[in-house]
Amino acid sequence: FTATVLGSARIGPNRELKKAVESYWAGTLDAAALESVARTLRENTWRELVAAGLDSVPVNTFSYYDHVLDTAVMLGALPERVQGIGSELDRYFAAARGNETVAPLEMTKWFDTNYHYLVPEISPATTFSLHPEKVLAELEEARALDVPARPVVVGPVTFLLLSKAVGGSAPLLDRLDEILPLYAELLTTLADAGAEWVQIDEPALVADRTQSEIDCAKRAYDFLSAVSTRPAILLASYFGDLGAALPVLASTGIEGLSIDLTVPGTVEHVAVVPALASKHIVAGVVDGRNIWRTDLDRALATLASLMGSAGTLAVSSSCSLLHVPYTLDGETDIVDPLRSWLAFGAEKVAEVTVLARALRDGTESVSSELDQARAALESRRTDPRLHDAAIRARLEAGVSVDRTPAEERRRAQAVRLDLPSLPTTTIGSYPQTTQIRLARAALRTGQIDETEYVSRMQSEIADVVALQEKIGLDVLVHGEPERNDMVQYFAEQLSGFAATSNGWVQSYGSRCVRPPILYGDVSRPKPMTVNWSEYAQSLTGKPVKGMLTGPVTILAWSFVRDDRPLAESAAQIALAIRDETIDLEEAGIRIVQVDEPALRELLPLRSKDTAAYLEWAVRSFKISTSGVSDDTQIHTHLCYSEFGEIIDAIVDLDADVTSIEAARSHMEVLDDLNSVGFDLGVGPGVYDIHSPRVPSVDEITESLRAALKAVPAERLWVNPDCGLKTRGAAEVERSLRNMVQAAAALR
Ligand code: THG
Ligand code: ZN
Repeated sequence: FTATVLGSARIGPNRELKKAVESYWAGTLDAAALESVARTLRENTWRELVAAGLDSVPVNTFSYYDHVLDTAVMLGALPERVQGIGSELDRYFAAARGNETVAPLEMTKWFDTNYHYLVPEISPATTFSLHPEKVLAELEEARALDVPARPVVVGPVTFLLLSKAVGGSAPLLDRLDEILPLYAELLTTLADAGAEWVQIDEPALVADRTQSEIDCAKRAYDFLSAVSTRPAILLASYFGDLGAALPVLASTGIEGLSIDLTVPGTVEHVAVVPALASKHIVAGVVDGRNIWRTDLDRALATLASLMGSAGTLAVSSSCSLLHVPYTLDGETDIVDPLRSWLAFGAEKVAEVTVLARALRDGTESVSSELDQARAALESRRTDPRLHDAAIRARLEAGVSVDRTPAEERRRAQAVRLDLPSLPTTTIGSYPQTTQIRLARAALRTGQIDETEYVSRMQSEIADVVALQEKIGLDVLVHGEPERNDMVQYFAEQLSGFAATSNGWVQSYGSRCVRPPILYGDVSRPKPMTVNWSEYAQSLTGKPVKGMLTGPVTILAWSFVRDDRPLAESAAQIALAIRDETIDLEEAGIRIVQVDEPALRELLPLRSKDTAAYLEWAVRSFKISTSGVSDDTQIHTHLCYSEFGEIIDAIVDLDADVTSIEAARSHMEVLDDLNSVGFDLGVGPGVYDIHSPRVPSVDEITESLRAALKAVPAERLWVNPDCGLKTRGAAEVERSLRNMVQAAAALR
């Protein structure tokens, strides 16, 4: 019985890597200094894992930006357009971020986590070649420190399934035979360098896969396990159940398989695959992507039930610890009992080693650890904050989510709002100036008091309202100066959520988020946004939109409860948002926008689960938005994703107006919406806010003309494709002026 984890975080316990990489980009740190920061972080990570008692330590889980991009580099599959760029490191960062002349790779979600990877582009011209330098160097570095190192690479099937075919549409798995020999060569190289095990990650196999895809996986692992000189192969699955792929993989010559045992049903599946009895099973009993302390008794029971079905057994996290913060140490604001319910990265590693010791030396050898875990669990089970009778009763009594038919609402709203055709608006946020950030920091450190803070924010709001009037926009916003991150902002004000002070998790590249922790039943002690919106509305006769974040997005960007269904938390948050919309309406706000940019993000990996998800997701939106009268207009905003799979759900949201990221997908989303009979207001983003470029009047006009081919003028809104928070003030003003001018000309 050994102990391991499938991977570790790499951004640094105090985001050292983020700071070093960003300094390198800014030209204030050279490559050697960056490399030295990276090496120190790796060393510290390994030393801690060894000291904690792991028997096998994953290496090559470090990355300067992204491990999928690292895999593309390893396979010689960077796009042609970056090939000419100077140093290897600069070529790598150019692929990741682009530069003045070169567009970056696309970025997308890593399965259903909040991590985003870069999508490798593979064209008919791509000729793969092996570049094992990074993994070899990290292996050697670790072995020099006497670390029992297990190199980790993304597997061939997952690599191809996650890549994008460009310049030709043949399925990428057709290219499997081109990369398998490279993986074979890699295995031999790693064995020669002293690796006893290699971990090959194939998370793509836990999603719905066709028979021919599963056949490809079989072919890959038959081939790789037949390599004569190689380390033992640990095929890593995580984020779900392998399903039909499990017996297939077990029938190959691989030595080990990791199983995500936090997913219901996986234990039972292992038991019915006889071939596993000769394999090393890495049992993912400690949830690697959530922050809850493990129920050690239950984990031990799971491990015990596996004993008859596995050859040997290792205790592990269910996935890489990339997805959780480093440690609870230093989280002084999180106090018991909540603190005792939690386990971040370091605490999860400790749990893994305790479980392995319990199996090896008997539970008596870890009785105090088991007792502590039981006490924590018991205090969590009985904490009143997890069971708010009033909220439960309100939901049980049923909430009507019916609104009057859209057409009637439209007529009522037209009277109350009196907007021109092709109304112009923005998504919600305006540039977050240094002044705003300084004021927030000053409030936090006590340099200024609440009254001073409010007056500074009001002055920002007044500026943004004046700017919008000057530009001539029709529907105004207050600009959200008071919000750091839209989810953090609401989580800080809702009961049932806790915030961390240093709980950073890598989101993509050097960017991190600090997800709030949803631990209890959710309620709204008092209005959250009304004062700001009311103040903005007092400055203008034009309608000011109230700005809220929807329940699905709040959940998607938080660590969520594991003791209650997500749907229930969604409904509770929805009630809080519903009360807020009603308060906004009472304060004279005529339009309320409830953003759901993450609607697509929580879509389950398996299609059998999607209908149930979409049903509660849509219902929670409707709970949020159906409490207002007909003449209060509900908007929503969607972005960050391909909308194809959720297009019916967008119709079902029944929002009066939907603004949607479309600048980069060339308005295709409008055709998609038409194809499912969407007939409500829509504002396809007319320009891309992700770039500092100011779009010309002609360009925006062109965009709008394209939209008018798909949508009648009565339903079309004019807006940028996302919030303006990350843009500069000067470019925002020029862009919006051009947008308003384009709309006016078309009218
Ligand atoms: N908020 C939250 N989660 C998110 C997003 C968000 N997940 C998905 C998507 N948006 C990820 N995108 C980003 C974009 C920017 C940053 C992080 C994730 C970012 N972070 C700052 C950084 O790393 O420097 C830190 C921000 C802070 O100080 O809070 O810029 O919008 N919750
Ligand atoms: Zn957006």
